[in-house]
Amino acid sequence: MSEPTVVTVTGAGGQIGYSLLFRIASGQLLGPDRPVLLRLLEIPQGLGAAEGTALELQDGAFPLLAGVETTTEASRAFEGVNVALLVGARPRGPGMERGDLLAANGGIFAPQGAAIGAGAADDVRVLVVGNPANTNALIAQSAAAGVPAERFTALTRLDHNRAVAQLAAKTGAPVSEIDGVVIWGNHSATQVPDLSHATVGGRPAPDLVDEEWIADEFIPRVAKRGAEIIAVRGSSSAASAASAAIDHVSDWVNGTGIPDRPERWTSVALPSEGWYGVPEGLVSSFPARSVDGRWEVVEGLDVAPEWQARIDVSIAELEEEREAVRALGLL
Ligand code: NAX
Repeated sequence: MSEPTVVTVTGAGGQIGYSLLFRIASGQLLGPDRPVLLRLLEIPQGLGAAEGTALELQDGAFPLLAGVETTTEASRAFEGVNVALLVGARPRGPGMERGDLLAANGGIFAPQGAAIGAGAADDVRVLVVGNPANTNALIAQSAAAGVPAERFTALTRLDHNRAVAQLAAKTGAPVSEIDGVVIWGNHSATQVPDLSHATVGGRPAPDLVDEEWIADEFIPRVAKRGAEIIAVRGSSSAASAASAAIDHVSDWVNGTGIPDRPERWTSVALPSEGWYGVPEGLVSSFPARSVDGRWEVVEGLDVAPEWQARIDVSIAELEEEREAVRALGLL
């Protein structure tokens, strides 16, 4: 067997961590021939939960699991890391303003980015799940000296999967027949789930659903699905978020093309190189394919004015977040 791939999960004692770790250990992140060494990073209050999970991982007797280490030290957690899943973040507390939230998360993601810059393997790939995910990714990327910006991504795959599932439910088609959905912008309520390029069994989605459904049901339902899950389940999305994180990294490592759909794309938040007029450096969601282990943004899609107007709102929000973070000295 090959050398184990080092996979670090932060916030490993939390609820997403609990779903994520067992799927990584079973080989669903990287594939059935890739052993993994797991590093679990927690803060002291979460360490017991992470250690308990490590015991359960041992009890899983996973053939691909080369070991599990728990730590509260970022430098240890990211030493030689190949895949970093940054899940742990500071949630918004009562009365907390956005500036307070960004400052608190800056205190987490800047040191973690610096530790990745200092110790990660040359091929490191980073996925930020902890919210506000796009701007946390920007903070970590800015602090990670020497790591190419494109290695820092944020999770909008859950939004993408939610959009695919809603379109499948509406049209009665299996999810496997849906292609071409895009999530643009921020992973927040301003995100834009766009089905103007989507197809269902090869037929254009806009021919199958009406505009009112798109504007009044599809977009708000996807964008506010997190709140719906909290209202029904009593706590925030966990297993679906973990599943989306697995999809994101698995596609990144193994490619998005599948035999009967080589051109298939997904949605990924990554530092803009100016695509679709999004200011350079903003971590925004785009349609992207993974080819030879790298994300390639799908360029040249026609964006109709009504969709562009929605996207502009989300990009303006990302710019405000970047300004706020700059003002805090985090960039
Ligand atoms: P939990 O509160 O269950 O777990 C978070 C864990 O992170 C805790 O165990 C905590 O001790 C740990 N932690 C906090 N600060 C840390 C630090 N500096 N270093 C290491 N660990 C630290 O939250 P959970 O439900 O697991 O959600 C985690 C994050 O994912 C939240 O920020 C949440 O908002 C975000 N989400 C992002 C989604 C996305 O699509 N991008 C969807 C799901 C989820 O809402």
